[in-house]
Amino acid sequence: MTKTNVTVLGLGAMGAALAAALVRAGHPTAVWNRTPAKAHALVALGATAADTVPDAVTASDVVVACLLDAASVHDVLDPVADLLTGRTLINVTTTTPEQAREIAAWAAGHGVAYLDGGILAVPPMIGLPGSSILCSGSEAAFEQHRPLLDLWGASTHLGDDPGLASLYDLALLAGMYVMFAGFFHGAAMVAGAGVSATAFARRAAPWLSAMTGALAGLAAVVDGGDYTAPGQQSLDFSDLRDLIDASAAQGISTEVVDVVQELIRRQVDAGRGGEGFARIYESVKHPA
Ligand code: FVH
Repeated sequence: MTKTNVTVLGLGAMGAALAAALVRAGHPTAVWNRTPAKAHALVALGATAADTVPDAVTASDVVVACLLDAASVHDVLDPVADLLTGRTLINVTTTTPEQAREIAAWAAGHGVAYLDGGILAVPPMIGLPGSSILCSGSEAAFEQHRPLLDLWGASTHLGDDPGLASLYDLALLAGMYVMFAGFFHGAAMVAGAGVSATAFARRAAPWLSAMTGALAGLAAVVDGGDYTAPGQQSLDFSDLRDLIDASAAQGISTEVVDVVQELIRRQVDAGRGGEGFARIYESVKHPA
């Protein structure tokens, strides 16, 4: 593989992991961080520390930004916009889709090829199976630099709209956070019976894993739009009253499950109680 000069701006937990993967693969890697000490371990690995952002940007044709948020991307890059002209900016900083589109427009205005990235991994997963990199924006930049992206995780280009990677990233995180909240709710329920969260996790993990097998079927119902087709668990059957009462009896918060019960209730109140559970998608799609 051709070795590409790459600059990484931002050496927090994730930026450092991305830079280390580049160095290990033999790419000449320049690194910069607002707090310079964070570059030391990478320099020991073989990276070159840049003293200033202009030095970092001009060291490579490919510049990776892995900063805290959209504001920090502008803080770091606005003063060096002219130096970025003609280079490729891969921005893996988490932003909203609108912020990604705004940064892409800013880059286009300065003649910078722009690829937005969403990293579906935590830093120790970088370069390991299970890590994936969602990209959107310039397809040419994606194709040219795909071997770099694949060093971090399996990469995919979702489309020219630079906001798409962020949209998918945040949508997938929604599933993760709500699942974790459900797990913590269950752990709080059984804690009253003297069960540790660790012991509960041993039962929850295989159960939740098995339930992901239902996603494709639920999705097919949503896409088909027929919540009356046979074989679906009805909304009436899915009533969470027992779950909520048992939680309240334990003296724990019912907030996590109240949300789901409310989504169900809106459909039942609209006369849809006999229809499938997937119909709560309509409660989400059409807010009260
Ligand atoms: N860590 C993770 O698990 C997630 C996985 C999914 C993707 N996220 C996103 O990646 C971005 C960076 O995350 P991180 O884990 O590296 O974050 P931190 O360790 O907090 O490092 C933040 C870096 O940003 C620098 N920084 C912040 N503000 C500024 C600024 N105004 N000017 C210049 N640099 C700034 C900070 O510098 P310093 O504090 O060390 O001086 C760090 O280098 C993020 O979008 C995640 O959502 C990671």
